[in-house]
Amino acid sequence: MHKDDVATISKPAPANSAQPRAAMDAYWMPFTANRQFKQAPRMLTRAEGMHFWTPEGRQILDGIAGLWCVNAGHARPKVVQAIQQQAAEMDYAPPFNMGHPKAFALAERLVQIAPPGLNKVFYANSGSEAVETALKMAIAYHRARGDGSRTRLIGRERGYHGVNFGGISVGGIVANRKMFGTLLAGVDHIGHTHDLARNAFTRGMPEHGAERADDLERLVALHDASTIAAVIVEPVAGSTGVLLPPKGYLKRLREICDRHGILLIFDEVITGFGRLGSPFAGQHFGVTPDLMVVAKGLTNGSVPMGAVFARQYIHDAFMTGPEHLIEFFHGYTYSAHPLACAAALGTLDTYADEGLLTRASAMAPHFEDALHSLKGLPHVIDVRNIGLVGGIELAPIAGQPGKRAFDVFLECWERGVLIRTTGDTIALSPPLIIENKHIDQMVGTLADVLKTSG
Ligand code: PXG
Ligand code: PLP
Repeated sequence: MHKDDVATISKPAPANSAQPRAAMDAYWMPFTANRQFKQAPRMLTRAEGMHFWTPEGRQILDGIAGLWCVNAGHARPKVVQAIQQQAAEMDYAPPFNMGHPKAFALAERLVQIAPPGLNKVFYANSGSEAVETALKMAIAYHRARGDGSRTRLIGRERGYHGVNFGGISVGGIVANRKMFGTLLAGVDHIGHTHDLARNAFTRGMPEHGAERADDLERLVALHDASTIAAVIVEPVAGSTGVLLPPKGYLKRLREICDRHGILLIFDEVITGFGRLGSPFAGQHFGVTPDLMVVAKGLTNGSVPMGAVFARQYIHDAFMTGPEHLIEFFHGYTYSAHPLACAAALGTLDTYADEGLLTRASAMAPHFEDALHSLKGLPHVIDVRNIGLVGGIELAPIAGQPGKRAFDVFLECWERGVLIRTTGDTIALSPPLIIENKHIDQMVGTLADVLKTSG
C-alpha cells in the first residue's frame, strides 16, 4: 500500500498552469506539438507511487510509468535518499582514469540479475547514448579481432533506438528519420513482424511470423555475412506501438546470427528491469544477446543513465594491446555519474525488496483480461499484451493518422489517467507496483472514452 492510494492530496503544489504565454516561450519541447501544447498546457508538479499531481492538485493515474521508466513507482524512499546522500557526499567524479566505489558496486549488482554471460557493464547517460555505445562496440569488436570488414549494421523496420545518428539510422520509424538526410552509411533493415491479418487480438505472443526472422538471411545473401557487424532489435518494440515477437522469432534470429558470425544486440531500454515479468527480455524469451542496451528503469527514471552489457568475449577482444593504453576510445563526461550510480543502487534495492522484477508476471493475467475487454469497442482493431505492457490499436480517422488516438489521450488526461499514444496505438506500461484497482481504473477510463469517441 502506497501513500498515494489515499485519495486526499496532502501537499498540492502552487498553481502555475495559468502562466502567461510569455513564460512558456523559451523552452523548445522534445517530441511535442509545441504550439498546441502552449495553447493548453498539461503541467505536472508532483509525483508519488502510482500518481502524478497537476498544479491545481488534480490526481493523475500514471498509466505509462512516466515514459516507460518509473518501474518502481514515483518518489520511492530508497531512491530519494540515495540521491540526496550522494549529492551531499560527492557531486561528481571524473570517469576517465578515475573511479568511485558505487560505479563498481553497481556493475557487480547488475551482472547478477542480467541474462547469463552478460557480465561487463559500460555506462552511458540515456538509451540513445547506450545504443550508440553498443553499435560502436560491435564494429570495434570485429576490428579488434582482425575482422575489420564487418561494419554493416542491421536494424528493423519500425524499430526505435533513440534519436542519435546511429540510433535513427538503424531505427525504422520514418518520421524520426526523414528530416535528417542520409544518416549512417552501410545500414540495412529487416522487415517488421506486425501482422494484424493473422495475429489481431492474440493474448500474449503471436502465433504467426517466426519465419520473418529469415529476412536476415535475405540481407546476408545480398551483402555477404563478412560485411555485417551486428543486428539490433527491441525484443518487444515499444515506441512503435507495442509489437510482440512471434513465437520462435527471437530464437531464429539468434540462430541466424550465430550461423554467420553476426552479433545480436537486444535494445532492452523498455523491456529491461521487469517490464515483461522477468528481469530482462533475454531471460523471458530464453535468448541471450551478445550486447544488451538498457536505460530508463535502471534508475527508475530518477537520474539519467543508460548502460551496455557485453559478453565476456566481446570485452576480452579489446584487452589485447599494451596494458598502459586505452582499449576502447569511447565514453561520456557523465559516464558512471555518482548521482546516477547512487540512484540505480537505490532502485535495485527497491526492486529486490518488493520483488518487482518478476511482479509483472503476477499482475499480467488481470491486466490481460482488462485490456482484452476493450475488444468490440468502437475503432479497436487490435489488443496486444505481455507482462505489464499493453497496446490498443485504433482504426485511424481517414486522412488524419494519429488523431483518433491523440484525442483519446486528451480525454483520458481530462479524466485523470495518463496514457501514451504512438500513431493510432495506445500504449500502457504502468509502474510495476500497480494494483488491480489501478488496472480497473485505467482500462475503465479508456473504455468510457472509447465508447464516446466519434
Ligand atoms: N531504445 C529503445 C528501445 C527505447 O524505447 C531509446 C532507445 C532511447 O532512450 P532515451 O533515454 O535516449 O530516450 C528508447 C526510448 C515513446 C517513447 O513514445 C519511447 C522512448 C523514448 C521516448 C518516447 O514510447 N524510448
Ligand atoms: N563538446 C565539447 C566541446 C566537449 O568538450 C565535450 C566533452 O568534453 C563534449 C561535446 C561531449 O560531452 P559529453 O562528454 O557530456 O557527451
